[in-house]
Amino acid sequence: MPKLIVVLGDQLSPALSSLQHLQPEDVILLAEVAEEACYVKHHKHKIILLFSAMRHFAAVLKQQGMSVYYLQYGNVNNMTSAVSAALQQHPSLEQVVITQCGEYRLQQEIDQWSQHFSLPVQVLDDDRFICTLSRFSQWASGKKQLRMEYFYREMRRYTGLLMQNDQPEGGKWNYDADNRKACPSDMQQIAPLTFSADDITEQVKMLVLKHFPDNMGEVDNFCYAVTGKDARLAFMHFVEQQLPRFGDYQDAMLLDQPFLFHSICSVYLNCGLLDVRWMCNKVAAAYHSGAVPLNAAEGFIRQLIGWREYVRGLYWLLMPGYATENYLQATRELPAFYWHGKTRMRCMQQAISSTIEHAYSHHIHRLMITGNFALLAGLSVKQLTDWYLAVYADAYEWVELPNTLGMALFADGGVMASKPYAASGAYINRMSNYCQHCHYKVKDTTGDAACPFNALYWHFLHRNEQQLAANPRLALAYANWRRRSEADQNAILAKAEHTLIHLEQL
Ligand code: DLZ
Ligand code: SF4
Repeated sequence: MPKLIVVLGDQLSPALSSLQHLQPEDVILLAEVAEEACYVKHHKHKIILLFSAMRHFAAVLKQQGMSVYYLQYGNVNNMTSAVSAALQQHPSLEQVVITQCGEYRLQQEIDQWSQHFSLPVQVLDDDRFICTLSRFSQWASGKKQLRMEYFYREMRRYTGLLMQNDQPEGGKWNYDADNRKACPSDMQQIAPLTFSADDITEQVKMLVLKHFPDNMGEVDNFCYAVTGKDARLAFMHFVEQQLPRFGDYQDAMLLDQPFLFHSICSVYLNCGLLDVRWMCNKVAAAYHSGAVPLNAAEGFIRQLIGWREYVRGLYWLLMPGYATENYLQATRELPAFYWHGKTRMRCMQQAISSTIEHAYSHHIHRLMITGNFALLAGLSVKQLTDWYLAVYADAYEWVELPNTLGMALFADGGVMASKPYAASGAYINRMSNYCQHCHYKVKDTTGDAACPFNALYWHFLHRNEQQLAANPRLALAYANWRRRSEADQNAILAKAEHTLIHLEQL
């Protein structure tokens, strides 16, 4: 049966399940469509990356002799119309095939296709992930708590990565405790490999400038890889140059060094330009050759086969209800500085300016700076999850939602995290040199110049006492709060209230 194979913008992998068993009469559809480009206000770099990578991917398929139907931006509104146009153009096609997509929203649209087009529609498993969704739900079934660590151990056993027979390399499963060093201030980051734009990317940059002029970011400094070949070069640069220090400094932050030793390869992995098994094998080989220490190799592999697979499994297990969870009833308006980065809080300015410049910030910026601030200030879960989905080049809902709603905002009430990742300025001061370059005083909790994170931290604990006080992992924090005099508590709460009313002025 001749088939229409639909390949989405984050499915740019030659080994994609839908592209196996291709027959000469099959047609492959790729489409730049308004609904995908506009369902949140994506960063310009994210749109350039995807459109340019889609065009490059289509060009390779064509060179290999395949029949490709490519719709450039402006022709159709959504994926359903794109399929309709392709079927009209190729009336001999009798079936639609697609690999399962990464967002519940779009999967629902796809699930209508067979009725809409009166054709069989085959949705294939996305085997670019190591853990199938059915395997994940088997693992999750009957468990009270779905802790990543136990899932990760299963994935280590299953893949054999960093295993010696049935034992973990080095005797421990997890070297997280060796991933939390602060950086000396004079340390220099090793930046990721960058790429200059070819003609295809230049054309896409013009398109984005024309159709998305008000979206975050500038087109001129776009420098991501847009082909699998270049993405692999970028990754090998990471393995050789950055990875040896990635382990120690995974959680560290330094002024004006937005990448430190992070790979940024999630941008490539999540749209399909890199393959997770290939990446893990390269990292394991670098460890076995003695080029990188175990805490770096294990820390990296944990993110990929542990954390990443775990959040995807959770997403599909818990959707659609997960998207509307709001355990702490956080509804405050997102301050405008999330969009323009102009704030006197140095840590927030650094995390947001990296976001604006590169459509990227690393995980500690996301979790402990912009995420932590939103948690403490009770910012709207919906607005913040939409923000993360829009501004990061690696963000699709399957990965973004659990990380933001569950991990950063504790809005799922503890499905993912055993306690909220709430921290005062002291944590940020320990892990960065930002506070030395800040308008605010990190040691102060009240007073005009006090670090806003401090009073907000206590306000957060106080206002959520009902939901959180019984959590044993917060017992010490609550004991510290209760030890303070009533006058102290009132002064701190008043300071926090004032801060919350004047968030825009921070
Ligand atoms: C994010 C995105 C954007 C900006 N544009 C397109 C597009 O025009 N065509 C397309 O096929 N995919 C695009 N994507 C990625 C999709 O939104 C993504 O495939 C789904 O959200 C599922 O993860
Ligand atoms: Fe951030 Fe507070 Fe440190 Fe300023 S003093 S950088 S606001 S933690």
